[in-house]
Amino acid sequence: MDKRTFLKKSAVLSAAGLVLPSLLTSQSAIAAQGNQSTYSLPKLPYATNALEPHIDQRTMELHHGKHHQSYVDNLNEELKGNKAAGQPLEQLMNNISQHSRKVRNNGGGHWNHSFFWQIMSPRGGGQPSGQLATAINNKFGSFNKMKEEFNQKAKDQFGSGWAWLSVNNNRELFISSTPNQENPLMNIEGIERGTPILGLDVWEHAYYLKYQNKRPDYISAFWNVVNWQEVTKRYNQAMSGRN
Ligand code: MN3
Repeated sequence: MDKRTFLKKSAVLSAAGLVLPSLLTSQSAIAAQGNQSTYSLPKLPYATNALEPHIDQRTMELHHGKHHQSYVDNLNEELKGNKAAGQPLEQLMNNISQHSRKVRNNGGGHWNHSFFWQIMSPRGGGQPSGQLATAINNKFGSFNKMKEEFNQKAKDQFGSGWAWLSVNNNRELFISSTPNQENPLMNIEGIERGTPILGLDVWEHAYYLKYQNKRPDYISAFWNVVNWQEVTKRYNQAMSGRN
């Protein structure tokens, strides 16, 4: 759907109180694309070799072209004939408890990966500035302390999952991890809910070709490709949402 339709739809949904307004972002690359009733694989915002040497080309090719594609295909298959098919992904995440395990896994997989490609960039790395930098300092003490906590969560996530930096409904930053393809948008028990602004995929498929069992090396390398401009944009949007 185009931007205007999306905004209109968002306004209606928002007025109806169906979704958290802070999650409605017009630039969301995560909205349903193309055909209204199906989801499609978003293009990578850079070449598959652009994140070298931190994330290798072969991993990106498989991760985006095969893994992410499978989540999209399986989600479309599972939602066939369901009125939720093609609805904005944030909305699907907010109501995920109403859906099957397969929708949770594949819908989460689609949202998480669409988000992940956006928050990385070949021109990434460094540190955020402005209000996000201030909020990080206030909450964690320093940028490095925030990184340490995030790294620890990413390392400690047993098996497959994700580490997140999110904004909660009190507009406070928090770090969490989720198993499988779950994320902080989902309305399921045990999830600390909020709007993710940074996330790291710690499934083995995300790093095994280059880093094998050395997940901590992959986690350290990730910081070199974090797209702080995008993360900041998402932070500002989350903060401007009415709660
Ligand atoms: Mn993955």
